[in-house]
Amino acid sequence: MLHKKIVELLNAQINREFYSSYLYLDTSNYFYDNSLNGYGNWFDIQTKEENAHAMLFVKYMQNNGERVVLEAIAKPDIIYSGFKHALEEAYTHELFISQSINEIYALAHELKDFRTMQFLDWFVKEQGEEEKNVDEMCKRFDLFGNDPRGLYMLDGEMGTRVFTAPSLVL
Ligand code: OFO
Repeated sequence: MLHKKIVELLNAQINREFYSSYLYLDTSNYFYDNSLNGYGNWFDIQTKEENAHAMLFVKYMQNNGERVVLEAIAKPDIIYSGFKHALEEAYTHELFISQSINEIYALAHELKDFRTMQFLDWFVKEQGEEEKNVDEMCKRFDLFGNDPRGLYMLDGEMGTRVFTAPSLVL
């Protein structure tokens, strides 16, 4: 049985992961609308990943006999002023999600909830990778994205990303 406060935070995290999926679907649409289909693909895959993350939290709650309460998912309402802005917003969002996971981890640590800590270990590492990926996308955009040929090349790279389901086994 999990502590009531941990259940609350895990439940809120489920909503945040679904929101992440929704946000990145909006980002993907933005890039597709601007004919950058590679970036559109990259964020479309991120949408799927975030959905998979939400479902891992759902499964963890269920495995611990806890009822998941699904809340409304907020509307993504960012108006992008340009391609770089869209990437920066993704980076800012990943920092927010990392902090959110760290807060659950900190409480689990305080409550000596080792099971939840162990479950969250994968997410702590995953967030590190996601921050790095989006930060790198911002930096590479600065380097090459302001030249049409460079942007074409970057978009091609983004188009090679394929979805692989998270490797976390519950
Ligand atoms: Fe759910 O991985 Fe980033 O946000």
